Amino acid sequence: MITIALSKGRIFEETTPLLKAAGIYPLEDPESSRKLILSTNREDVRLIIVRATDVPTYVQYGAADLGVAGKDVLNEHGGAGLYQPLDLKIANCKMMVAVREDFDYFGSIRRGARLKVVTKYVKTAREHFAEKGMHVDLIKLYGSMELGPLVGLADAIVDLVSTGGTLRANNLKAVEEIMNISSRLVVNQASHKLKRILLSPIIESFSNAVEKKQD
Ligand code: PRT
Ligand code: MG
Repeated sequence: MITIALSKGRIFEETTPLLKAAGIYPLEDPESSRKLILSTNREDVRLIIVRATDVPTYVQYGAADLGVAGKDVLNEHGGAGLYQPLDLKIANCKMMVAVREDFDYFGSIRRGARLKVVTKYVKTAREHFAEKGMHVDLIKLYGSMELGPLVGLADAIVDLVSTGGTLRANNLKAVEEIMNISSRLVVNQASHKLKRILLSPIIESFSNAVEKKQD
């Protein structure tokens, strides 16, 4: 049996065509079903639906053989026990630093001000500011980071931006790009060896489908 861990929403939607290319069709839609284990057309392949941030954990401990997770999530997790053979080039966005429209970010840096930053991505943010030699106070949030600078919790946020619509709607502006984000295929290291015969064709099909999409 092969177990594939996916999160609902954009990751599931953008992984579906890749699964299709590998001949795997989910028999239920996670958006409408409350089931957490979904069967597929293949008796030896099932999907489990988990929170995006939990995908690496399920795969690390072998509860899932494969998973799809954003680089943002993988950076925070650290990648222990995971083999990452493939950038799937889906769920693309950028990790950015953003501040209120009226906030002088670069002026504050020049003055050596100690900024307060809210983020869900504490490790990535810490590494970014350390690399720049900036001293910041990081405050961990679990969502709606955009609110932080609006209510005086922080001077800046570190968050993902795709269209920029959320920043604009909240009178924030992006001031620094930290990295490009896309989702990766992650494989349990033991499964990769022990279930090679079952996994290789799936990984191969994903790889071909990703390449074909680039053309
Ligand atoms: O929603 P939940 O709390 O369960 O978890 P999650 O937010 O981690 O999951 P999900 O499904 O929203 O995101 C899964 C993955 O998609 C992330 O780990 C990223 O790798 C990737 N991704 C791509 C994004 C975005 N684009 C994105 N725009 N994840 C989140 N966003 C959010 C962003 O945090 C911000 O709040 O969308 C908002 C900004 O979008 P724009 O279009 O307004 O700029
Ligand atoms: Mg979300």
